[in-house]
Amino acid sequence: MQNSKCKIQHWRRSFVYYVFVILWVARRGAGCQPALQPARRRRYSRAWWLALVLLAVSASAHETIWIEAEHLEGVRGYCWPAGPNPKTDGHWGISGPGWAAEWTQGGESGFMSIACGADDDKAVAGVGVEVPVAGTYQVWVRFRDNREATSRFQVRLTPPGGQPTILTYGERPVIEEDNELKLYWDWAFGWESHEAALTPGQARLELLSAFKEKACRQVDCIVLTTDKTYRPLIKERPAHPAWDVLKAYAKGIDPALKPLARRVGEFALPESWKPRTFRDKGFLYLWNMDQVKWAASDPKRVPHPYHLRDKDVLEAFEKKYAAAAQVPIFSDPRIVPTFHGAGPKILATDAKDAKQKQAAEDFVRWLDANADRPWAMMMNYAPNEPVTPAARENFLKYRERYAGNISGENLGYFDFDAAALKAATAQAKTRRDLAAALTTGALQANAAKYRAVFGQEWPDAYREVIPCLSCGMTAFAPLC
Ligand SMILES: [Ca+2]
Repeated sequence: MQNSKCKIQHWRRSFVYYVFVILWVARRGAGCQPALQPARRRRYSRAWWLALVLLAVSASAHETIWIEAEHLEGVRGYCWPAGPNPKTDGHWGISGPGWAAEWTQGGESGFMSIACGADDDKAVAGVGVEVPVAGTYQVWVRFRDNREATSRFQVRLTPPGGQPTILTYGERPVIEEDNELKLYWDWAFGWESHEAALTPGQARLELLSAFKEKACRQVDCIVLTTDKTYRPLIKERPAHPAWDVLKAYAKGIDPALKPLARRVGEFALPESWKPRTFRDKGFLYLWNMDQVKWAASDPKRVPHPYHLRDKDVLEAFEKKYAAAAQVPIFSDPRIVPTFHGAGPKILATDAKDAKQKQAAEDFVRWLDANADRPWAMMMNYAPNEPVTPAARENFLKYRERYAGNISGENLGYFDFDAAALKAATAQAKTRRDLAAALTTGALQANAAKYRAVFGQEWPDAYREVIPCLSCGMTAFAPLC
């Protein structure tokens, strides 16, 4: 059981065995005649060459055990430190996949991690491991290093009937407290290592929260290695003999070897695989906007679509680039002004609110004056607010320049009819059956959303939805 959950790499003994077998087979094939025939001599020579490569690789190999924390036994429920109530009661919970803090730090190894509540000092999860050789192992852990707080937990390694080795982590920062990402998220993934002298055979590895802390503990992976030169920064793995063999191929491959792939030599991509761009305009930046001052009539305005958030930076920017023809980044015509909403509220030139009406008039004037510029929306979590008659008419007028409405992490921010979906999938036997049922339900729900927004049936309602899936990619990409 534990072997299926741990990536245990035994190389040294296996390689010596393979080398012996290769030489024995080659020698048998070559026969024992003093004068080998040319073909047999070449085969024997190749066997020696391969044996030498494997011996060289074997000589530099180390033993490594890589364990994903989320594979430990005893992990129960869910604990997401960035969530509203990250509590546990004597157990570790699944955390992840984190989509912002974790991804900006290289993501989680194996896509997941585990965490426990700040005041949970009794969480335990573990797994059996087979220690391949006796030696001093560096026990590395990738974990959440909370800013200006300790992040303590322990790793306990126990041989059958033997005394445990207990290693404590997170007593001091492993990432400097003014690290940009640590300042931004209030924590950063870091690696810490301690040594453990281990004997060959079975051992129990356990992860213990062990302490009450101010913030959650979060652990991504645990690595035991005899490689003392290994120093991970993100998710790098210790040196691996298989990579050495592949790197050797980069210097040349025996042309007599036959490729493993049956289809070779044809790598031209079909036409359907070529990325398409909006109106064949090439790359565009869909850039969030929370105002349209740049489209107003003030001659001292910055006359390009821009968006800055910090008040002092915004004021300095608007002062420096007032009426400027060239502005860093924002005078690039590939920038597409993108507004938040389910519908084109930004085009409501008949809005009752005077400010909204003025903004719409300014933006429509900008669209008329910049006939080659596209525009866009972003619908994340936006309510299905009905648009006004003028917004609907303007939308149809400028629809050909509408790059679309981004739906971040979602197929379109609509709710499925749960009962209808349950009935539609009740007889599904395959993924294709499920996809067919989900597609029908998604299109109907999306059409209902657009009916609510535009106040009438909206043919091809899915035409401008831009599903931006990441963690839902595996499940929903085929439906887009
Ligand atoms: Ca992990």
